[in-house]
Amino acid sequence: MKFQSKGVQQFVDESVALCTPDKVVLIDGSEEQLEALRAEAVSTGEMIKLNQELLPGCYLHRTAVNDVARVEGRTFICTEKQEDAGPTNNWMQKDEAYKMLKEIYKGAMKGRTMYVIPYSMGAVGSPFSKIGIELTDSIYVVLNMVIMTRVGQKVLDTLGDSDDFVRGLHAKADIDEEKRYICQFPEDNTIMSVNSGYGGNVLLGKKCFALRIASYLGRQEGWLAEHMLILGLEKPNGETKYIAAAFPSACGKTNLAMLIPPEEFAKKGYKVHTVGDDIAWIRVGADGRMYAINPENGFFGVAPGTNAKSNPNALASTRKNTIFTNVVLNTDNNTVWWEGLDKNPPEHAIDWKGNPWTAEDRANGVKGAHPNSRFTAPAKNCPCISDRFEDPQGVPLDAIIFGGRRAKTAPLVYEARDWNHGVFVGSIMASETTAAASGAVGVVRRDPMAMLPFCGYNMGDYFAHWIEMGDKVTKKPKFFNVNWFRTDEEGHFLWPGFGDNMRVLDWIIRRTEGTADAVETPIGYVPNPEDINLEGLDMTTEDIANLLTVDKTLWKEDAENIEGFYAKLGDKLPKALRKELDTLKANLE
Ligand code: GTP
Ligand code: SPV
Ligand code: MN
Repeated sequence: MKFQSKGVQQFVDESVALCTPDKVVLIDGSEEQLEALRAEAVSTGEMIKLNQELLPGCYLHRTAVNDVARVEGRTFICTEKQEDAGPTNNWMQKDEAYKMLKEIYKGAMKGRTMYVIPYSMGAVGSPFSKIGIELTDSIYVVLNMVIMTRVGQKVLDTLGDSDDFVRGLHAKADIDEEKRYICQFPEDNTIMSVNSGYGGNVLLGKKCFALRIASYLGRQEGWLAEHMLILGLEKPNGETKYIAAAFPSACGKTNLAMLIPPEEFAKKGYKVHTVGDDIAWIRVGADGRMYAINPENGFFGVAPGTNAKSNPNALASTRKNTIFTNVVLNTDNNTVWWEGLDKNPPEHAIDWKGNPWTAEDRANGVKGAHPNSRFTAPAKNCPCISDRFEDPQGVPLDAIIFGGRRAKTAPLVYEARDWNHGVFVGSIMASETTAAASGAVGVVRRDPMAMLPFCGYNMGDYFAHWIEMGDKVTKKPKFFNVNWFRTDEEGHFLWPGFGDNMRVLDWIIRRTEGTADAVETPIGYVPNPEDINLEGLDMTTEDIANLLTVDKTLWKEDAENIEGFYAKLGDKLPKALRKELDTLKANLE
């Protein structure tokens, strides 16, 4: 196989020599080639072809039972010096990592085919876009990458003889948990992933490249790679305001990005347009504003809970050309099901592990779909996709939102006082853990900017980069924090969420325009209950007041916890953030 780029040639040749596949196949992006791969995956049982009348172009895949989520404990930032990975990342010295990994990759593709996937993050040829080459022995990975990114010969043509691309080597090997490694080498533009076949571990364009490697590049080059959705909020006067929002995994990005406004708002002409649901690359434009692109081309969304009421746009996106992972197979009509899709679980079904899923199982509370089961759907399927989805310059941001899953402490919404305070609000984010990563669920941890598992360098340097960006952004967006997940004493959500989150977005946009009121509290500006439009919602002013309280005792505890987190960053912690924490503490006295 011959490549114009010497770098690509060397990467492929060396990887072939190491992994010794029987065959090497270039993914050119042609429908013919992809159709043959789908047929092959069906013949080997790697994928199940679903009912083509009800779900045209759709397939189901089941991963190994031990391989259902990202594995943060086995994810490493591999650099020359530990300080450059920082205290929040797992680190390996990079030469030692290469040496250890090469032993695992040796001969790992014997008897298998290596696929060469040239892909672009961002529209092909856009000045914001970046190119990757992923080598993999998984057809599932090829077919997912084709949905999630722009793949094929056109990418190689754009790369030409340049060596400016990210190397990604993925081998399924034996799906051995003990030898599973997701390693990023930001200093070498390289990713090595082995012994997994699950989503975020193996679709290397996503978290590994577009966040871990890209965040490092962003610091060198003066931009930001963030775990953020991007949406356009169209107002009745036809004007569209753009918002980016960072929530941790499985905390509502896809849902907010595709929000359908409540009837009272829809009637007036409010609409939401989706630009992205997971990742934003943000640069400063010549006019001093922040511009965001979504580098992805599809959605790798959480299936459970997605339904015609909670997120009709996501559901519609999955009705064709979609790959489902670890959901229930309805054997009566060869379609798929998951918890929270509707109230009618299929009579005859196979669960995500490939076993019969019976009425008895359901009665015993055995789930049919894995809590982190997912759909991989093309962005262009989404009924509310923005007409600026592929805008090569990106969309200008008016507001940046941070948020997490907090039963207590964080109010429904608050606004930061200024840029540095906004960065502080992002840096102190905390959230309950979810099924998106292996390990305990529901444990509160600090997850700054929703980037704890995704920052490719020292978190202290990352905070400093955010602070410094403030000098370049002369027309600044406003910063907010939201929490859809506050609960009462019995653990019920106090806020209806989903479409009703529009009411909070409405206050946020009116704040950026200077037409909504708020009160100053120790943590920032909080709306008065009457500042949130509750028209058509069965909630009293008292209910909403409960959602907006700032409990000083809880916040003092939180401030102590932040103190502990900040201490880990040592002298890398920017002075500006230290000052913000002192201000918070003083305000709470
Ligand atoms: P990743 O793809 O892992 O990054 O997740 P995400 O941030 O895109 O989360 P997603 O929108 O898929 O939502 C995850 C879970 O949160 C689903 O079970 C949703 O039903 C639930 N959820 C989303 N929005 C809300 C909300 O406003 N209120 C409540 N109570 N639950 C929500
Ligand atoms: C997340 O966990 O934030 C995801 C899913 O978006 S994964 O691609 O597995 O990272
Ligand atoms: Mn995500």
